[in-house]
Amino acid sequence: MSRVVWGAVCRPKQGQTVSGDAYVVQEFGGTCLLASVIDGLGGGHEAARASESAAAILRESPDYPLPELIRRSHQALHNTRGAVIGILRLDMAAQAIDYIGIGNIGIQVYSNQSIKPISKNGILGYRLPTLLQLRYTYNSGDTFVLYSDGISGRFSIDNTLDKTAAPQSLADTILRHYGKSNDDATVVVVRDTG
Ligand SMILES: [Mn+2]
Repeated sequence: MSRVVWGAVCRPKQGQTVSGDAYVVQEFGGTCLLASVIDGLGGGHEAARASESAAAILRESPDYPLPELIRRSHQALHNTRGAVIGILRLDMAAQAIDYIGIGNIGIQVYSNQSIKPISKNGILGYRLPTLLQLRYTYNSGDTFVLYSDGISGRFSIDNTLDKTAAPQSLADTILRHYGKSNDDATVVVVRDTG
């Protein structure tokens, strides 16, 4: 499993000590990895309670089908502010990813293949859309970036960004240049070095 490398950064908005964003990166089953970014609505402790509830469900059962993880999170968040979520699963044996996104979590993939997963509108805890699980095959060395809306999506058209940098370095650079001070901001970078 040493073939997968990842990095993550999560910082609260200016003036807050608690981030309402949360993330999960968890290897499982020998050849799989689950990565997720979750943005609790609003900010501070109440937002963190919502995002952490969903994160706990993912950490507990990373091997569950993605729609099942979404449904369980949706139920668990009924009495919270709600959250938006993106869940990426890498299957390194098949060199394939699956993705489900609810609400505005972004995903950017650096690959020679055209891999452009999308999220559907909705809010965990309040309103689930018809679930859309997208599957793609990828190449060794491809890099996957999940990010909350506290990061400007303009990083995806930044040609000066070194997409081959170590994942933690890439995550830090994206946050430093594209993080919005008025929102919690999270970046998760995963690469299969296969
Ligand atoms: Mn946000």
